[in-house]
Amino acid sequence: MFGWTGNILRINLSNRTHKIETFGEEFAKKWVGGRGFALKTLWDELKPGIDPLGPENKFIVAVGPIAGIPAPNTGKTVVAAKSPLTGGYGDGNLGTRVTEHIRKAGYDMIIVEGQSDRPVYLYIENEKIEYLPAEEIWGKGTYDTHNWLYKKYGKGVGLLSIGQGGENLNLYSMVRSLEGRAGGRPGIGAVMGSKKLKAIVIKGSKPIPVADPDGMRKLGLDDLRKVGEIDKKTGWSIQGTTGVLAWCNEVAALPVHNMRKTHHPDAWKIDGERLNKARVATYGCPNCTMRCGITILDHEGRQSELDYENIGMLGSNLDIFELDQVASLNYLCDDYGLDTISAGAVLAFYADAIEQGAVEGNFQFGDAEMAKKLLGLAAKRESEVGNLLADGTLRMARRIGHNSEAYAMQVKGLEISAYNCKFCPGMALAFGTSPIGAHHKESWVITFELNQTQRDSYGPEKAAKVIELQRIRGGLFEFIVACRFPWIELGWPLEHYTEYFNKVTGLKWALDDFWKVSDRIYSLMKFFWVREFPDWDRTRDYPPMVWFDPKNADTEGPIAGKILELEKYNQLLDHFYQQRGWDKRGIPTRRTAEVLDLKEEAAEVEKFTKLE
Ligand code: PTT
Ligand code: SF4
Repeated sequence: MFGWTGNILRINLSNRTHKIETFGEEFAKKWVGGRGFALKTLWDELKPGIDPLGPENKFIVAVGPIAGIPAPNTGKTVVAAKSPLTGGYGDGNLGTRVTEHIRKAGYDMIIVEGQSDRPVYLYIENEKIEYLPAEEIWGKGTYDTHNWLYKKYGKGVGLLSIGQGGENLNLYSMVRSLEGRAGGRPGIGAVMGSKKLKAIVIKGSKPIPVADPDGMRKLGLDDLRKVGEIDKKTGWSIQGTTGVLAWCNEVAALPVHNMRKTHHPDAWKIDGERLNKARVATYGCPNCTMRCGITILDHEGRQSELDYENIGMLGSNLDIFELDQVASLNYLCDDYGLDTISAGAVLAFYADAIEQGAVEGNFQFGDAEMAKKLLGLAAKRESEVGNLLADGTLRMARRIGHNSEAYAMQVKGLEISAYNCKFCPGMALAFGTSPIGAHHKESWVITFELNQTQRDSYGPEKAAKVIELQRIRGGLFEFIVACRFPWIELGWPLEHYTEYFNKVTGLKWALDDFWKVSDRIYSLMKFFWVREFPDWDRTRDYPPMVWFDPKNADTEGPIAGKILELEKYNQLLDHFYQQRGWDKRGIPTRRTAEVLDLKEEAAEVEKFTKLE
């Protein structure tokens, strides 16, 4: 078998044992890698209803067949577990040197199970696995942790770690790597923390099995150069993702004031142009020639790398329009290992709830200094407020009451990323049906919706586009495992990825083969949720009710008086379900499961609910 090492490293932290398991071509072809491998493993191995922060949950690191190969933007790795934030399947995707090292060490996936009784970090060098004491770095932020480990092992190793957020089981804590790289929004950092696993260091030295090594090397290096040239011509990485901010403000889709507002006159102060002018460094993931990590100095003079989501959620959504202060909040999230999107949503929800009189507290929109203090409390779960904020907006709303759930900006428990959809039905559907909770990574349909269709249409074309993008973004790029930016930002054709895949594996796949794997993964992700929540119905695919509330419509600007309509949103959901082959509850039918080779999985779900 080429393309895959065929090996899985399984580590048990309870008794400090490990073994190397193998998988064959059937598993490889059916699930390909990354999200596919992680999902199938969690589905097969987790009993439904287990505590995500208990020893039975598994922390998974998985890559795909082109991961780590010198070719455009192949430096990404998937981290996954049952999510403590949502209770469903959870994962994330981050740029890291782990991608290359895990493959060179001889593995496609690492499964960490059990729970250590004291802080530990793992050192993996090919077949050598060491369980090392982490007391010296436990309690430290990710910057100090990385420096400590780099000093010991050198800067070239692969490294994943958590900060105080993960250690203290903050439910939106992430896994960190490299400068400014973070992944695993649905609390995957807390799963590491629950296992008392502070970090994984990995170093590999074996060749990655490639069917046509010379052909792949030539093609990959050529394409890396070409992508770099296109980027220079288009100038995309001058502003990187942050170019989106000015556009969102213009089209009234910017998160402002806990997403109650959609634009702000001061938005220009934190936009991509200002950011680029303040740039002091640029970072990127391995194997990338369009590096987008724009780094500036924060209010305290520290380097902080900002993307659009970070600025939207920690800036405009909190009414904070001082770039250096936004950078400070971002720095703290990176250091504590908290997700910037959820952290921004949590703080905005807290300020909103105080403003509505639903809860008493000492925090207002625009107060950057207090926001910094609250982040520290939430990361360390210090005080009653810290504990409240550490649990994410849905649990906060349930504790606060007073109908505050209506404006807790989340779906399935995961906070909505930085697109305000009070009048973007297609993007609202993308958040509603995102299989890990609200995340734009699955289907960024907003530009299609606003540029190529009527914004107020709820027609089948929007559902079709959401599915098309889910297949590519949440499917292909998450199981082959590569950064999607060459495709989405520079128009790098998808056919290149079949070419890389075929050169690496020796197979002869076309894009349609990828789409079948994507659809299989999406249906199994839905089955995962249904097995956890057998009373599943379509309301779990709804965005927050405030987006349907006419009282929440803008009073001025491009979408004044406009708001989503629930009845029409239900029609859009019907289109989506019908095109996916799911029933009216949003559950894959028996027939769909059969077509996607999920018969066994369907039989398992039938133990919990009847399929149509
Ligand atoms: C991703 C989510 C995003 S998506 C952003 S900014 W973005 C936020 N980044 C955070 C951060 O940084 N620090 C932090 N403490 N929390 C953060 N939370 C937020 O996390 C990321 C890039 C970006 S920048 C995006 S869109 C693309 N995402 C990809 C993806 O998901 N899959 C894929 N195959 N390719 C992608 N390419 C792009 O990668 P999550 P990264 Mg992150 C500081 O993982 O859990 O999905 O959350 O990965 O290496 O940092 O690169 O405007
Ligand atoms: Fe990483 Fe940005 Fe390059 Fe993608 S484009 S690989 S996110 S640096």
